[in-house]
Amino acid sequence: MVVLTKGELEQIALPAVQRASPPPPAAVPEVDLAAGDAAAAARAVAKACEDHGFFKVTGHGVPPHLLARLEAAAAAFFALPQREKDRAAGCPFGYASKRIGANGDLGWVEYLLLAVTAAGAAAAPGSACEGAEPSCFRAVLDEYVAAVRRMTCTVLQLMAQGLGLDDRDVFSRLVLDRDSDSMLRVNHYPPAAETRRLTGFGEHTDPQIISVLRSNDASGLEITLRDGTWVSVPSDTESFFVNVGDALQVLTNGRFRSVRHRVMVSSARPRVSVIFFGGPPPRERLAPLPGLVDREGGRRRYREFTWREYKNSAYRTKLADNRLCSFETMATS
Ligand code: GA4
Repeated sequence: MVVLTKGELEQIALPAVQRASPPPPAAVPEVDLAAGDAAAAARAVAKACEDHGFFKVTGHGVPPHLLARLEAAAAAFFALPQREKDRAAGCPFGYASKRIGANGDLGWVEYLLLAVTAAGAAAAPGSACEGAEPSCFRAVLDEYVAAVRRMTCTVLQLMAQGLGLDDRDVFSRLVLDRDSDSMLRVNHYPPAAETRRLTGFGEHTDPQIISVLRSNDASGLEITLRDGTWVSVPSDTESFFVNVGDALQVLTNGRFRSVRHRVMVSSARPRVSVIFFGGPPPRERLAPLPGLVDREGGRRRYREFTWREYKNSAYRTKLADNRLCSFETMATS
């Protein structure tokens, strides 16, 4: 079990000036995948990615009974005695409490981080987590990964269509690749005994191409708008929330916005969220897509790099850092 010193707990609690109440609710754009008009859905997806880097998906086809089983299995895992959860501990993959990443970030959260393979959710081979969680949890995670990856690829195809790209699979191919560096994160934000707002997961952008989040009915997720103001995202157990990640911001030459977000804990109820991070294979060379660079008069905003190179640099940063600035270019080639 992780025991925090007083100073460390103060890092999780927000300074007095920000303690008051959550920011105003966001008007989250919504896209219904079952509406039957793919062209309209593609336009709505592209607009939401440009304006916010964030939207809600309904009509997604992931069965409600699978979501209910996932939520129950996650709640059962986090209700295990601490010493059993600690058997699944590992870094970066496995169980952890309050410590996020390896660079000193803290949050009012415990979580399981799992690598995703072509077959489903798996701890990194050889990690302490392998096999530590109950087998019924493993089975539901695998089923969930298959369903959410399918839906993610539909969304990625709509993004390509909405951008007017001839190759509709240009993004989904990266997530479907057998070497795709995708992950699944199951977060549990325990209720805060304190009256003040605690930082559950500090502000950051996601490194990958796309993140697809589902949560129980406890709120806490907040995003920034283009002008930097924070808004809160009302929870919706029947929908998925989609984030544009840093890699997609690069591929779209900055047209899609990697959204800065955080989770604050003030609720009397625990929040459980499950996030699928769709990432490219480590060898993949990422650079703004030529078709999109041409439309900006040839201005290429990012230099080419491999996903491995980006990840190596990202995992050395603090959560709140801007991880893309070292890949930006001022050149107009
Ligand atoms: C943010 C998005 C995902 O949760 C994550 C996080 C990762 C971790 O928890 O180990 C990182 C963070 C995330 C970005 C910067 C580094 C790495 C913690 C951290 C301080 C799994 C990911 O891929 O990047």
